[in-house]
Amino acid sequence: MASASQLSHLPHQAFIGIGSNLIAEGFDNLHLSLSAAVQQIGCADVAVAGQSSWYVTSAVPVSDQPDYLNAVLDIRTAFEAEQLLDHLQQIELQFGRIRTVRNAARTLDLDIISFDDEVIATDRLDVPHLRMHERKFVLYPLAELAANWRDPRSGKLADALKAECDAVDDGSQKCRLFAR
Ligand code: PH2
Ligand code: MG
Ligand code: MG
Repeated sequence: MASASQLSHLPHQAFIGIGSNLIAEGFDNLHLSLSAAVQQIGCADVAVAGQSSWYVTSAVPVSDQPDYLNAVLDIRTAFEAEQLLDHLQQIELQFGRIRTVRNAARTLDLDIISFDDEVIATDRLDVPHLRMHERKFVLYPLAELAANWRDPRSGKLADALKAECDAVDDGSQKCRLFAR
């Protein structure tokens, strides 16, 4: 994890959702391949400042896909949001991600959950992530890492979004701490 002096030249803060439900080639399990992916995210322009626990989560929407392993990372970066997206997509490719249909099983998914307190809507990006409010696999690790993060669209705290998501859950979204 990066030290304070390493972070001072990295002016932006972002939360990144990381997840997978297919083991990448060359790895024995999801935890090992995802841990390697976290290492790859760090570079001259990106430092990983914090990481939530890993969570075992059922695929959303409900399907017969294998469970995911998910976490959220707190990063500092010199990149603007679309440069950060380029960086993350390059790492997805390194881990063998093949884009087929939406929500298909994947070896690595890296999503920009938030970028500073910006609201971004471009052809390539919607930030904060548009469906995060209905996804335990985002809100549980985010609330663990940053309970007081405030969604710039709704003005709500991560903790409140998590409580609202729990309140409407019909029990279909499993989200439990991963025991190593
Ligand atoms: N990512 C998706 C679709 N569904 N479900 C879980 N549990 N975790 C994910 O990371 C995930 C998903 C599309 O990005
Ligand atoms: Mg995703
Ligand atoms: Mg994605």
